[in-house]
Amino acid sequence: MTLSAEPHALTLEAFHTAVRGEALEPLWLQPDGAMTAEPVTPFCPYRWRWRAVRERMLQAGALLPVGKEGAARRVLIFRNPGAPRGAPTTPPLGAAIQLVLPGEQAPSHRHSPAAIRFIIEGRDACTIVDGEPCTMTPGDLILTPSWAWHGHVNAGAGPIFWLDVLDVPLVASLYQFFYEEHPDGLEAPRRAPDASLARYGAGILLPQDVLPAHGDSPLLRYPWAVAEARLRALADTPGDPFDSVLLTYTHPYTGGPVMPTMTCRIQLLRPGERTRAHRHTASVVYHVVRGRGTTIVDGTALDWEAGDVLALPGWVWHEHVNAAPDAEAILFSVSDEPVLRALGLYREESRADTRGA
Ligand code: GTQ
Ligand code: FE2
Repeated sequence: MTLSAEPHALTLEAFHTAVRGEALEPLWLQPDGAMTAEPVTPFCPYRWRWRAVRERMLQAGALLPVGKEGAARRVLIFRNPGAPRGAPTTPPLGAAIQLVLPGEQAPSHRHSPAAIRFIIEGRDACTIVDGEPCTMTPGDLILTPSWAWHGHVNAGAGPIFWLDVLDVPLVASLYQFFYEEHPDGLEAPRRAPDASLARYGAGILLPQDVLPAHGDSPLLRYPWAVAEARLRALADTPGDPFDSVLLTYTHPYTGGPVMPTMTCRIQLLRPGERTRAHRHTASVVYHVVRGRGTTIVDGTALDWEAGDVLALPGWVWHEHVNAAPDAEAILFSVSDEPVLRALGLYREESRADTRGA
């Protein structure tokens, strides 16, 4: 078909064939329903049991060395079983468990995807982030912002396990991967241990620093002791209707999320507490820090206990139940909410909002 062809000589079918050969697609041929009324996703709500994952990680520890002679990282990714093979945990987030055995060093590298780490078990280990050794003790949150050097060292006597959450799928969807290995293997410390905690950790009084504009928190370690003390201080307040006593880890200068792509939270569910159901477009990865309970997701109960990991895709109804009469439950979570807010795509509704709508 040439451009000089008489229009009336052209059938619609021939036109379709012709334009498709010219890297053009008629929108009217797209299947009905490509533009759905609400988000539709193959990703499903899912729970991974800590007991089983921990056992698998110890097997990986026995089979696979880490460091110069082995793998760069000993990591099992939480793959969402609802999505096609190779899918991450939620559409924009990849969660994983990482294990470093005593005496091991995982070499330093940096990449455009950002990571957060939440320590599950072990001590006397550190992650060196841009030259700052960040101490890893259970319940600590450690940030590895985009393009920050990071390597892991376990100088302790036992294994250290932590939860990784990265924005790899988001960065991949935009074709924005950059990656570099450190020329020295493990980057040598260039700052005092937990230097950023000493400088920025007091929160309400901060140095007059000029920060880069990228939006990453300059505070790299949020210690468990602080998170637990803040939850305790607010444990008898009414809390959030959907999440009970809910705290967001914040960038000390902006009060916003710790990184542009991920926000981290910690929440406490009191004995016998049941929250109201809501749904939001942000997807969430939960890690159970303490206690046991149930999250009811679109009517299906996912029960959980300490160490378990839950993935919730966006726009699913969910409510949390701590049925224990005498024990608190604590959930750590990471979500892509800052991305959706920045793009004007964040929506949230409660059951009451939708009544009669
Ligand atoms: O520890 O540097 O789970 O680069 C995935 C990619 C952890 C890490 C992951 C990584 C790391
Ligand atoms: Fe990494």
